[in-house]
Amino acid sequence: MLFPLMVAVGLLAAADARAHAVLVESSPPAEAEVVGSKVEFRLRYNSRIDAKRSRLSLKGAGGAKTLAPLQGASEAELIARVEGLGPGRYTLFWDVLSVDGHVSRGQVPFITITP
Ligand SMILES: [Cu+2]
Repeated sequence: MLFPLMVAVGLLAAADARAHAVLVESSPPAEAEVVGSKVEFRLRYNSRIDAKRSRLSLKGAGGAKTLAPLQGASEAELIARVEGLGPGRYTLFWDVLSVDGHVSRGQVPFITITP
């Protein structure tokens, strides 16, 4: 369970969901338990996004930090890594710019546990 398979985290049914970036899969999935102190995030959207103008931040008991997202395997995917997380609850907040010029936001809560 170190690297759980991507799991769909939900699709908005609204008509404009096609226009804005909607998160379709994340790794870790929402509410996942991650073993260890390193996490590699992979967020896949339903449309192309501008990685350079998108932001990720991670909040936990120890505070918040900003992560620099990179484009993943496609222009619809963002990746980022973080190391040195203590065990506990965290929330990854994402704020992405879709190629249509609209920003959308969401969050992925997860838990890290010691090996
Ligand atoms: Cu839009």
